[in-house]
Amino acid sequence: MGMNQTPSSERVHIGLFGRRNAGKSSVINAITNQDTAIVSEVRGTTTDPVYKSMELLPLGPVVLIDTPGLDDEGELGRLRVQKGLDVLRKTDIALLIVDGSLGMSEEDEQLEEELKKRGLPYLVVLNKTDICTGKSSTGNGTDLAGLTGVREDSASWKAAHSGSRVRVRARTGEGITELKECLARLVPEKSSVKRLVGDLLEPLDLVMLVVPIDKAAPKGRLILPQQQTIRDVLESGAISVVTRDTELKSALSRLAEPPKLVITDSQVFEQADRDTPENILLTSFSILFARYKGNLAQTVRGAGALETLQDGDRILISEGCTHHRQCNDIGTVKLPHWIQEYTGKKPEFDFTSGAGFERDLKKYHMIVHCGGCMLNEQEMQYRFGEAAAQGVPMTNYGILIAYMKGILKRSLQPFPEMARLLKKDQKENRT
Ligand SMILES: Nc1nc2c(ncn2[C@@H]2O[C@H](COP(=O)(O)OP(=O)(O)OP(=O)(O)O)[C@@H](O)[C@H]2O)c(=O)[nH]1
Ligand SMILES: [Mg+2]
Repeated sequence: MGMNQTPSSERVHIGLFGRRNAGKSSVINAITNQDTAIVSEVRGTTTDPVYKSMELLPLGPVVLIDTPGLDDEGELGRLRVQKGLDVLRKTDIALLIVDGSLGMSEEDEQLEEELKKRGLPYLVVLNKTDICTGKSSTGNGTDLAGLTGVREDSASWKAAHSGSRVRVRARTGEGITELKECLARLVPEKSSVKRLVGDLLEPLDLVMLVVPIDKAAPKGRLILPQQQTIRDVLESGAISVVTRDTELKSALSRLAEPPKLVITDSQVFEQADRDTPENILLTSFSILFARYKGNLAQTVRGAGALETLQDGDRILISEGCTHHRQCNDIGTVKLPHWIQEYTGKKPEFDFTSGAGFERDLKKYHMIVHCGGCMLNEQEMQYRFGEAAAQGVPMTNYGILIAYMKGILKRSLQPFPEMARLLKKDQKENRT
């Protein structure tokens, strides 16, 4: 991903699912108007999820995800099906592609049930209408044909029209424009209104960002959380001043007035805390991201699990990306060291990175996740949801560091709702 593209985690994720040969890859090609995915009459052509980023008008930046057929067989086939279903975790809107000449199969119906259960908006795309014999109308969803011109974008409209049937011929492109319009109107709007930091700022507010440039920092660029934060500060009409940790103190003293907020990389939290006068609000990129991805409360509570850690307990340290060394260094070296130092215990550490996330979490005393800037909100919600469902405390790098260094309370001050929550927790713990 280049700096001139919307990060993948910010794009609406559209997953295409269905049986082998239903025409999933053909629909992707018709939507993108390119040979993005291989199409053939051989069943099981697509064997791994394929991601295609694009600007999809009138929707904006999206990622389309092609998946292997839901009815794949054999040992390898079952693995492929599972990989396809894993894509559901990050899907914002699903397209269930059905061969219209065959109608809904058992697998299609099961998937439709699953989509309803998850409350995911979806469309059933009846493909190959050129060879349909008239019985193609399947299932009990409403037909969206004829509705495409209607402008009504309320949440209840979306709920009522999720599951609608759309007829297309992927091979000739017929119906694809209508499909795009329907898609655009079913997409949840939440991602466009949520802000990383902009909601805390007024125009012309000063914000100081602390970015260490050490050996671990990637060459020639800033990392994604830093880029996105600067972008959001600018969007509010506020002013961002970026400094290294080594210059923070001087930078603060050279400003004519104190900044409203200092946002630091968690690795230099302690120093930023020391160098930032108490009357200035201080937080970290990872705290902003936990709030942005909707799991700040769980993350803050999760950090407390350190207090009950015993020798030999297992801790899972998990990060969403595989590529910048900065994460690796902090995840595999610094965090384990700090945890042992803080608790005086000798736990066992497991490390994972990238798209994979352990299914059986019960064996862990706690999970420490990175900020997840490379993962979309749906995927982060899934991971935090799984931990909660399995009763395992989960926190993130930055919040755990703040907790161990005694800075957590201060770094939550910019968010009044969190300060209230901490107070309530303390009260409950006392009683
Ligand atoms: N008649 C007709 N055939 C189509 C249409 N769309 C796709 N096909 C054909 O259906 C076959 C399967 O298409 P794919 O797009 O590869 O199907 P898929 O769902 O991706 O299949 P797998 O990757 O094997 O799971 C190909 O031979 C396509 O040419 C259509 O609208 N009409
Ligand atoms: Mg395919």
